[in-house]
Amino acid sequence: MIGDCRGLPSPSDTSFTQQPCWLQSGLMPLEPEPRLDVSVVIPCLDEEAGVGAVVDDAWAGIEASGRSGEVIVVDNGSTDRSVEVASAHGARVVHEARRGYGSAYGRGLAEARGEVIVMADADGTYRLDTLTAFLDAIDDGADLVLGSRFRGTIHPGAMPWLHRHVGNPVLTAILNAFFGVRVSDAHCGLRAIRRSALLRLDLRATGMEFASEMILKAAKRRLRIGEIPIDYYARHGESKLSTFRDGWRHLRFMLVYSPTYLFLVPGGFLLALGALVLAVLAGGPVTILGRPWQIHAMIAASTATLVGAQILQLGLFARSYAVLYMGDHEPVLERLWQRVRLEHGLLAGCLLLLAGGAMLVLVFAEWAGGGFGALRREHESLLGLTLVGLGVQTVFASFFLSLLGLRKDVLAERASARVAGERRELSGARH
Ligand SMILES: Nc1nc2c(ncn2[C@@H]2O[C@H](COP(=O)(O)OP(=O)(O)O)[C@@H](O)[C@H]2O)c(=O)[nH]1
Ligand SMILES: [Mg+2]
Repeated sequence: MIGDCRGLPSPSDTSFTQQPCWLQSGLMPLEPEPRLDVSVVIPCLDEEAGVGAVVDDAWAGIEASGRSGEVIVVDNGSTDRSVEVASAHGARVVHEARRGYGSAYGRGLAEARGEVIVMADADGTYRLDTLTAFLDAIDDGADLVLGSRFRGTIHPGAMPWLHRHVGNPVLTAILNAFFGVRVSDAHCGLRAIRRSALLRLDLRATGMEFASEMILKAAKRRLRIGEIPIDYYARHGESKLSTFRDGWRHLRFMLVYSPTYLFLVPGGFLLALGALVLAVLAGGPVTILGRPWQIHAMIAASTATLVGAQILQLGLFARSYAVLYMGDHEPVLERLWQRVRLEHGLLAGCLLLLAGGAMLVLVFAEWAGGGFGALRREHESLLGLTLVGLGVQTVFASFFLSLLGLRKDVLAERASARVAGERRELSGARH
């Protein structure tokens, strides 16, 4: 028996748990040694109409594959006869106290004893006669194999128009773009994963975004992802998917895991545009495209510059945090962390402050020289103020980064572990 999360405090309303369920209970996610070839794990919430046939189908699939296996149904609070039906059809039913699709999988995967884990819905939408194909793909070297409904056949009534033509394709395209994968159906519920790969994923999502989490973390860990075209049938019973709420949860999850797109792209764009316009207007109004551009354009540019720099800083904080505290790997940032020191940041901030301050002093001197009369130096003043703002931001951001960097030692440890690993590989190759 592995961990039991029942009796834990109920989770807050967030799509992340601080720790996976098995860590909260202080137990390992999976037994170290698999005892079966395959576990079919089926999350089930009020699916009495479909779950019996799905369990039968799973057993038939296991038998046809000629491997040893088990069928696990994960319930969390079904109010219909799902649990009775699943048990009657020979599934091992396990319970998870926390609500949600991801939470159910957290429990089911922790209970699985198979070398390969196959995941499927309890609603009759997927047929498990494809199980052997999934296992073969794993045998051929894939770590994660996804079913693809879009490369297979979507039967009439199986997928609403909005999901088929907007939700699934758009969210899949975003996942591909953000994480450098090329999958055709990121939300397919029929998949298989190698046990050793699962152990590396550290899955935490509690809701439907669990489906995206598996793929994006597999991509980050450079696991091999395969795809198999499948048939998708109309479901029995009511869908548990809420189109907009779950769509947003997928998007939110992808953004949070992709600081490049969340912070660096918009921040970099605003900063570059703002700085360009500031530079062009620094000396006073200019005429472009036949119209004069004056102080208002420069005010907008100043705001864009400061806001852009702020967003970039947040991105840098987020990436640094992920690298230093969450075990993410990012070679460029890791090298930067080893070369750039607090003093470099302070120096850059002070130079910006000095440049901006010097401009403001010149403007003030001119004003004072004219007996504090009328002054028309808005452009120069705004440029000076913007530089001062950037300088102050840079100084304090540097201090904050050095606070994050208190755990910089992990990078050195990681680097020496890498070197030791490479040496071992080399000596292994020589023998
Ligand atoms: N245990 C459990 N199962 C869930 C939960 N939400 C969804 N499921 C199951 O997960 C599977 C996928 O949900 P479904 O409504 O079919 O979503 P869809 O396939 O994306 O349309 C089904 O077998 C559901 O019964 C949940 O909160 N707890
Ligand atoms: Mg379904």
